[in-house]
Amino acid sequence: MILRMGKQDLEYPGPYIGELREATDLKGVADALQTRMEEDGYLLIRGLLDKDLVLETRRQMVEVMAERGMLDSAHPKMDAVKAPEGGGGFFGGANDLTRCPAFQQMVASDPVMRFFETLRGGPIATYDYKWLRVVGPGDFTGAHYDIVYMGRGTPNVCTCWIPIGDCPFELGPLALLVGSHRFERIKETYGKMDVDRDHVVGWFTNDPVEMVDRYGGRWATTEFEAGDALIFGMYTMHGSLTNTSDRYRISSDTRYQLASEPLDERWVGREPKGHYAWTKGQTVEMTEARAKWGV
Ligand SMILES: O=C(O)CCC(=O)C(=O)O
Repeated sequence: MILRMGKQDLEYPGPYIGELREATDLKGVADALQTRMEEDGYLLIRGLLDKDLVLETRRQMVEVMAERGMLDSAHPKMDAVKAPEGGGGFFGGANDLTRCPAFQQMVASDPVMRFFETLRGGPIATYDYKWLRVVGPGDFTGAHYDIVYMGRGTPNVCTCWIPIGDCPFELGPLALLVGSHRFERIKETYGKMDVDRDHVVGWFTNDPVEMVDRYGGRWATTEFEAGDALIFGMYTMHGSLTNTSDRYRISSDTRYQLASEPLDERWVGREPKGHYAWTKGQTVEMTEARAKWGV
């Protein structure tokens, strides 16, 4: 089978991309989860969330999307088929999609909070700011570390990527570069960047093949079902497959950490300030930054 990632077609499974390893059976076992996280840089937990709540979130969101004219009314709303004049986008922060009650309930629901309490070994805080993506046909996310966007508090933050609905390959699910949490040279250079301070674009590359040829590792992805979650740390390189369908991929990525550790102030409070300088004014291209870092 061929999977599209960025502008590349990759044989799956093949030398550049394979299947994510499941950690579902480790749920509830702190040591085992921590060891696996150190080993793999991620945890794939099937059925972590209440499936009905995820689907209710989707139901509420597609209503909003229909009102916004994003959906093709010839198809059931739940299919989220893009209207000819519609388009996807990034819907992070407070808006009519992230305000959906089921969404707010889902990202702070017991199974999620308990999971992170077990993983981190104490009471958990989640950023008030929530990242929500409605990824349109043809779109994808380039490879990056999350630390460059949220590195001002503890580095021990986890991202929880949640597809809001089933997410087969053609919708463009998340893909991780297994082994990238040990790319020390990239962590010391790119990984020290702060997009608001340094005015550099955030994605390290759009080319998954270049990453593997130059640094090793292997991309991994899977087909997700509503209720599944993919958890990873701030130094796990990730991006997404390309959405090759005529539908939107709706997903959220939310953050969790020990409440006792410092929080990145951009993402907390009633009205989090978010990225206040990134992409404003002159921005350094990643190719230029990489040449300077020698990576
Ligand atoms: O969903 C995507 O396409 C990107 C998500 C992401 O970058 C993240 O989870 O940090």
